[in-house]
Amino acid sequence: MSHISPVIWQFLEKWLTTFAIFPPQASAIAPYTDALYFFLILITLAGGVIVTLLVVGFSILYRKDKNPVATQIEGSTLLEATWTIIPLALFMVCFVWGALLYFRIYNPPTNAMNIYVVGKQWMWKVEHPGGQHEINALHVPIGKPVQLTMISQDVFHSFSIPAFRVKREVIPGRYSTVWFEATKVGTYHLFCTQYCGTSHSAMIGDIVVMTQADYKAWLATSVSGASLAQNGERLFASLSCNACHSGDAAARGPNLANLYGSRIQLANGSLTTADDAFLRESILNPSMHAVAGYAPIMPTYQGQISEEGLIGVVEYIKNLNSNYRVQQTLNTTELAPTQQTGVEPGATSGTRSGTAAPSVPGMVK
Ligand code: HEC
Ligand SMILES: [Cu+2]
Repeated sequence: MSHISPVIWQFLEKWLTTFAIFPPQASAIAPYTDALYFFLILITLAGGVIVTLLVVGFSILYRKDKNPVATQIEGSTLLEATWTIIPLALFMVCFVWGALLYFRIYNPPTNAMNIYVVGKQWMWKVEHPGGQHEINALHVPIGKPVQLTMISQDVFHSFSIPAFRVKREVIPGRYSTVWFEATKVGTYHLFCTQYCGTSHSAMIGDIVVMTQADYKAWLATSVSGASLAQNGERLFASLSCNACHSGDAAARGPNLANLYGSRIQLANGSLTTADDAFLRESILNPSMHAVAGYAPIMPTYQGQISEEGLIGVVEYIKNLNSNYRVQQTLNTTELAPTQQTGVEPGATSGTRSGTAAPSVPGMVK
């Protein structure tokens, strides 16, 4: 091994032991992804071995001194059917297996907790609903499905946790999601796997998996300032969204309470579900997502609100189950404080689909 420099050799050794060639299996999906991966390697190896054996075997069996005159073979239906049907069956197994896994990976369970991720040159910013912020780190509890709602503030990035077998593009202008359930306490690598400029290689971080008790303690000690929804509420008021979305019958904009998750009839006749992406798009491109029955008077807020601000407003609307606070914000500017006590909590008009959730003042966190 004299031609390999000791430095490279040391580096290789360190690399092999540190990364153990294969990342640890630390999520619920990891064993399933690996099973498919090893199956693919196995059939590829088997195919390679069969082809090699046939090439070598035929070269020896039918070499020139044994077989000086070539025999012309005019096709064989049986042979052709065999080498068509067997690979087809194998590929169909890979396809169906892969598709089932794909649906599992990209459809988060409904009970997943949501955490927001903003990618930018060159860092990962993580926003927990409770207002905990992290940079190049993500703390998650063990044994709980976690969904990430991700967006880029500039170029394409890709959020990858090899130990969880999870990777998803993080795109400017559109939310993408990924989910996982961590199964092993520990610290794992986070990578950006989409070349995104000079410091792309520095766009890395730690995924810290904690026991549920440790996670609760971490959440409690890491609060810095307001929750996302509180930030959103502040923006909602300062951008005067409540001027049109007051929830009154006479309001110029639709009622936003209990909007999240409901089916929306758009002005162009199509139906859509009010998810995170719809809320974000409705704020930036109101005319493209105009709701049926309303004049398209909502201005665009493109350029007036950052991705992090949008996350706050989206989180606020998601948690808005009555217009009590919206009206209170309005009343604060119109009424003397003594008159406010007359506002009856939950007295909203035009609540969506009759689900007038009994509201508690201050319930919108
Ligand atoms: C000038 C009045 C006006 C203002 C200000 C306004 N909106 Fe709207 N908004 C509307 C109208 C009208 C619609 C329905 C037509 C449409 O979708 O364009 C609407 C639709 C929406 C929808 C979709 C609602 C649904 O039922 O599907 C959301 C979400 C929304 N607005 C959020 C906001 C936010 C957040 C702000 C502040 C940043 C805001 N709006 C400011 C008038 C307004
Ligand atoms: Cu990147």
